[in-house]
Amino acid sequence: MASPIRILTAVPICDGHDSAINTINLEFIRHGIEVVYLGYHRSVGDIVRAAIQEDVRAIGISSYNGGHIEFFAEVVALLREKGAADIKVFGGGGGTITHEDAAMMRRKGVDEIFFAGTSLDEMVKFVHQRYGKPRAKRARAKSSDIELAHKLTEIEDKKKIRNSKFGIRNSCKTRVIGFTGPGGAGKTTLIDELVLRFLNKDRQSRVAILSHDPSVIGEGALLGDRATMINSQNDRVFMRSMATRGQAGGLSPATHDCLALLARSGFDYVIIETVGTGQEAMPFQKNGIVDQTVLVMNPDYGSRLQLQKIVMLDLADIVVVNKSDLQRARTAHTEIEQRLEQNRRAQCLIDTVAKRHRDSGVDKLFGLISTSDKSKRGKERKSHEQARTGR
Ligand code: B12
Repeated sequence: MASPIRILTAVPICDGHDSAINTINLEFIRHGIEVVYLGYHRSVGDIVRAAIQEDVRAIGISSYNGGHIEFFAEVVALLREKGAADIKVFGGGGGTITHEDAAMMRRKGVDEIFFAGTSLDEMVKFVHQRYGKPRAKRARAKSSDIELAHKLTEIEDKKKIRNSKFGIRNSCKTRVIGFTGPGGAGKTTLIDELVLRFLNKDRQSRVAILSHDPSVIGEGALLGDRATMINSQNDRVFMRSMATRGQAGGLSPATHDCLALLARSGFDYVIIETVGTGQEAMPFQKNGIVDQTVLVMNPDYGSRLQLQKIVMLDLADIVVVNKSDLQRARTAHTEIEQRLEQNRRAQCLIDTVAKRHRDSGVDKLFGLISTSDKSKRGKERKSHEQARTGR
């Protein structure tokens, strides 16, 4: 079967008119389209960078705040400048975009503008017809981001080099860290805060993020992690969103090979985030695909009995109780600590408030995962253990 069409949607400035983009995203995913949603208040540069890394067929912009003629045209111009003119631009803005505006926007290279009163069906049809055809042979990539993005698409679409050509451990420099945990625990926000620390620690370092969201029935997916990311909108960060495309367990059929490619592409850190997972999930067990695993928990997991059923509590190197400013967090910490003691292996337990900048818990977590030297990491873990247990 052909791979789903991937598009990116974004809102330049959200002035309160946000229901349009939400409606349109939902309609697209229900009709088999994978939508990478970038969220609100996005600059031309952020939109173009994301579209290139995600290797989407087109960018759909919802604009109700005025300035649409210039904004859309700048997106088209920057795509051309970056050598990504094969990514098309379309969108709408209800009654704020006139027919005269739209004609001018088309002249500046915008594919299509939809007006108030257009049916959702019509827009879905347009996307399928205009962006659903197989891609023409692509010219030589103008940048390393474009080249990498194209290769990831090939892997995801063909799936045929699975588990064969690429060994993950080809690069000793790159550290691969896997994040998993239930939906809503704050994995994406936590990763974004860690990325800020990676970027600040070494002004040359580059980070890759491979982020997963579930495909829905009908094969579409809302790939929404970028919408929560602030610090990761940076030229030193390469982020790719993947849909699970029918695979259970938190990752996609192509994850292993995509991860292997990223690990060989010169990044200092590769972070992989699973979909929100359930009790039985152990997404990183196969093929030893990560160096370290982090389980991010929400303090509201229910009763102590629930903890006995979460398999990742046995397997994770680090367990994070995020949202530790919530009332139940102290109890959660104690209960999880007791649960981890049963495992009799060196696991760390850290409390974080990822939504808070400069959170000391996130700093501690960063200390544990950013040390590439194994023995140093062991020492950090030991001192953390000592501080925790007082022994
Ligand atoms: C609902 C609405 C609101 C709601 C928004 C709720 C929300 N959470 O989104 C509320 C009440 C908050 C609101 C507020 C205001 N609104 Co208002 N609002 C609308 C209204 C009636 C519908 C917008 C909407 O979301 N429709 C649903 C979407 C799906 O349909 P649509 O907008 O018609 O868009 C179509 C296409 O353009 C396309 N499309 C849109 N985006 C995209 C993106 C992509 C990728 C694609 C493919 C297609 C696409 O999809 C639709 C297909 O039919 C419009 C009228 C209109 N139609 O534009 C006015 C309208 C946009 N609002 C207007 C105004 C003036 C305001 C206020 C300034 C009013 C005031 N004085 O306070 C405030 C400003 C907001 C703020 N700063 O707080 C004016 C804007 C005039 C202008 N030229 O700028 C409009 C055009 C009404 C009018 N005729 O005067 N508004």
